[in-house]
Amino acid sequence: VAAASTGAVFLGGLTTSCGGAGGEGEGYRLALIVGVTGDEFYTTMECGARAAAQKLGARLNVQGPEEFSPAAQTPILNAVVQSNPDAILIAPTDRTAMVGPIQSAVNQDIPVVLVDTTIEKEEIALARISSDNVDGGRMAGEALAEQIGGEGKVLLISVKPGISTTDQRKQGFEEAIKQYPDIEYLGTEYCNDDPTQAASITTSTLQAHPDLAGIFGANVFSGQGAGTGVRQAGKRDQVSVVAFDASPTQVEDLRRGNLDVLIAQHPNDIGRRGVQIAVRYLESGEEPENKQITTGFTTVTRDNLDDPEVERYLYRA
Ligand code: T6T
Repeated sequence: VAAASTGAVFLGGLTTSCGGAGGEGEGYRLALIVGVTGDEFYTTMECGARAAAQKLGARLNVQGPEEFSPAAQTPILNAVVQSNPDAILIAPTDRTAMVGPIQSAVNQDIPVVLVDTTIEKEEIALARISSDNVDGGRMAGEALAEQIGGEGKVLLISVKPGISTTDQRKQGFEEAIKQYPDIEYLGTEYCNDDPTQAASITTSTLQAHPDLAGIFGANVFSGQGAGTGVRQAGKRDQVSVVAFDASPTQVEDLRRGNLDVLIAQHPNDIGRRGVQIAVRYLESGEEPENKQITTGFTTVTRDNLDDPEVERYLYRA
């Protein structure tokens, strides 16, 4: 079996707190390639994928690069393709740079399901499962506008240009705040998925604009860094921070008042649906009627964060 001869690929895999489900069955061999390791959004997605794989008797191998970049993700995808799995689920780290490597998988007749992020040539995938990121960005813009009473200077901190999800959040956020004539948009700064950079962007923006009113952090590490920067500057009462995602650190920051609103995605559902769609296709040979599956959001605040209906969507470590 290809898996045995390329043990590095199929014996490895990430380990999560959700247990070792979906790895031992005799059924289909699936691979999940996340955007980056050590990001609880993807850890939680992995939990959903493992639970579904276990239920359906599929084997699931999970891989990911140590940084959110196509240069780091491409060799992992290539190695997985070499091991000839029955299907691949992948969160591509760049809209354009990952088209070629994904096309190579498709050319070898390996069905590919895009989870979370997408690529320019998305029609080559069997299906896509993601949040509606434009809408989520709009929700963040509305929430931030509400937090700051519809006026003041706001900054967006994102990861880097070229990522479908965070670019769409930026689009939605900008659409939303445009409706507020008294909000002054300072533009977008990129932190390269590094919370330390996001914190120093926050510090330097506060130096240039001591009257800064709000920040939108567009993912886990952008949000965490914004929270740290605001806390270190002692400006928690002045600066409102809305962030995408709900990692344990973000939730703790919310509790402490470093962050004010979290737009939690439902990564567990993304992983679960991804595995279900792949297995259904492998069993029936029928392509899904609906190629885009959109999962939901939960808005998390200090007031509702212990509500069980909200708590179930907080990300897993
Ligand atoms: O926000 C998620 C994910 O949706 C995005 O594509 C990349 O960043 C995260 O993984 C969170 O860090």
